[in-house]
Amino acid sequence: MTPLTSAAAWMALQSHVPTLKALHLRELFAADPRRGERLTLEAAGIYLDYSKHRITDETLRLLLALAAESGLRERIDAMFSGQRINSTENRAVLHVALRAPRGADIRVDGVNVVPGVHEVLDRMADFAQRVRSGAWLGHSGKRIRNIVNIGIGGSDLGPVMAYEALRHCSARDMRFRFVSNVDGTDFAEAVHDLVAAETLFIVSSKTFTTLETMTNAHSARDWALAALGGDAAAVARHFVAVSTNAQAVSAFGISTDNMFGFWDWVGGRYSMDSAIGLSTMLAIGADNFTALLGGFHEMDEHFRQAPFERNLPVLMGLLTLLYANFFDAQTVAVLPYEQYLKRFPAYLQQLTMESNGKHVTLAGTRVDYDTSPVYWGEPGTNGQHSFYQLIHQGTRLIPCDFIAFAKPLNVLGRHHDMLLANVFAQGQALAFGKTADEVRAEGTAGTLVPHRVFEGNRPSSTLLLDELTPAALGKLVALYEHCVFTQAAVWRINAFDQWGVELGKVLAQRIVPELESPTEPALAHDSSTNALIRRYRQMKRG
Ligand code: G6Q
Repeated sequence: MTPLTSAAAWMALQSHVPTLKALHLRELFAADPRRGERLTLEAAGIYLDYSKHRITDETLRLLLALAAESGLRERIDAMFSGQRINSTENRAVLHVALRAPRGADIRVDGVNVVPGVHEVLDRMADFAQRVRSGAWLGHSGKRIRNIVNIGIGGSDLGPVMAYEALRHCSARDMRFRFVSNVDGTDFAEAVHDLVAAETLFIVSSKTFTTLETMTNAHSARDWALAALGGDAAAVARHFVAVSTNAQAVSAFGISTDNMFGFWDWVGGRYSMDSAIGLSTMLAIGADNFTALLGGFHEMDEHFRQAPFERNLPVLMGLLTLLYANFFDAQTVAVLPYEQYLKRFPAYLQQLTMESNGKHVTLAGTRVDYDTSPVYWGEPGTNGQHSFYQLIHQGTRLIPCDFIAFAKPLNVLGRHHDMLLANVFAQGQALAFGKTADEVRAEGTAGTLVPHRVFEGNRPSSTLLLDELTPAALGKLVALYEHCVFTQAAVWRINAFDQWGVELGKVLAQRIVPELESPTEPALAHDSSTNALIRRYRQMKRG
């Protein structure tokens, strides 16, 4: 197989990029008065303006050729048809089956997985209805008012993000908390004002062996039993599990009747729409959860069917790749102008970087090009008064994704027009900047001019949606999932494993007994780790 960097489309892009770098967005817009209408795409209820990217029609043609040459179409078909594309773990990758409608047929090893998905969804809906209506009672007969999800990584970031995003349609008479960190503060703060008799814990762990989650789950059981008179039978009314490991769930003391399952073909960071979304369903109700899944599915179908030049995730994925590989951009800023999406950038960090933070190809050879950029961001307008300075006038190129909604969820005077005016203004300022002549024309004195110049030519996408409904959230998440997929296909990497998190976990397990040992342990680490362990042991003795 030809190495990626010698592939025809890659090399064509390489020769094309110097011309591109010499062009300013001001010139591109001047040359085509309709550019702002032409370089847009509307699909699945999302309007994407990609006109403020440093591209010409030729760039787009070459990027699309790169996608085609990379076998993206075949990779998409392989995923949707249940092939084991997660080759290093020998697993199918079928998060798309989690949102397939009843009656769809998606097979893994000849077996249709969709009926099983809906069976779990139905059980979740029944359970959520019982808890929300007060039919499910705690051990002492009290109604459940508090839900605490215990999980980490993929078993936490999706649930937290979705709860925050859809808080506006959540049961306001219930409290939702999320515990992930093994730092005891996380658990202590989550429960400090909760009454155990009214609290239900969801232990969310695909493997049910994760150190942080199991440590927190045991502390939660101790906390609940201490408050509920020590009767172990209370666990059954105050703990449910979301897992693929029935044996470990039973061993913890949770009846498998109160366990909601999923499958090895659901990766952690792709699992917020599986039973891992139980806390989401408890918060927003089964109907809203169904709408969320509907949004995911609409984007899945768009990704599967739309020609690449009209395909939102494909275009966005390729544009990001253009900057990462040909402009040496190190990061991407995701800037939602919607306060409810405050955890969306954090969620995307795992989705993008755990998926595509890889240094070898599917064939195991070291890549000689960059893979995932660093994703980061904060909601606007807050970021404008902080790190946007660097995006506008710093020395690094930072492509931005602006996300905005036409309808506010909390109508408050002129707030929403101000919010939207800001997001449009930022894209405009980044693209067009302010020249020295313009600065001078405003009456700025000579030495100050360079400080007030905005070079512009800084690229951004603007995503405009109608309103942050459950369906809209599903579409947005699926959009980024498939962006990641597109990039991985071009980079020839496996977006679905995460061996990079293993080493630290193993080393930590080795260090725990050395920290806890009553006698001075014989240490055989490097001199830095040995010294840190000794210092910590000394410090904790006081
Ligand atoms: C996600 C990763 C990882 C995982 C957590 C939690 O894709 O695999 O973030 O979700 O390590 O794992 P468990 O759900 O097994 O506890």
